[in-house]
Amino acid sequence: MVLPLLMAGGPAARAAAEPLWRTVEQPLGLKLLVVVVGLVLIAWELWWFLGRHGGGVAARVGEQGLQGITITVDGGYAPARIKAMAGRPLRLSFHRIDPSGCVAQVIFPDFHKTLDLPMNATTSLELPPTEPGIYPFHCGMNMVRGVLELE
Ligand SMILES: [Cu+2]
Repeated sequence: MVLPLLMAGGPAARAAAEPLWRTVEQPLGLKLLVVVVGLVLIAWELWWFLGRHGGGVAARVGEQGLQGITITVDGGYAPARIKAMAGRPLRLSFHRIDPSGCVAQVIFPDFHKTLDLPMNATTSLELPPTEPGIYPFHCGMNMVRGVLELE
């Protein structure tokens, strides 16, 4: 009979004969390389999301002691760490070039301020003279973050 013979040599029979996967032994050096690259990527990711990116950028002092700095909003805040003097008014100008709705708002929880940031525009927030401290700010979803450092 022809039919049983065809079935015996068909795909089902072959699949039964071969395992679905097999272990390919790799050299120890390659295993170590994969582990090291993985750890480096984890460290980089932690630094990217949680690290302090540099010492921050200081606001410039303009006329009548008003400090000012422009922050570019593009996937994040640049600079994300702003340094300014406490006890003096400060103007933060956010220039948004990122179309993502994620960054359409910036929130300063400590000052109870929420700022809408229109696309391709600069929106300013003026803060009164404030006590020294670390004042975080973030986008509407608390995903993009920055820090205002007054000292
Ligand atoms: Cu967001």
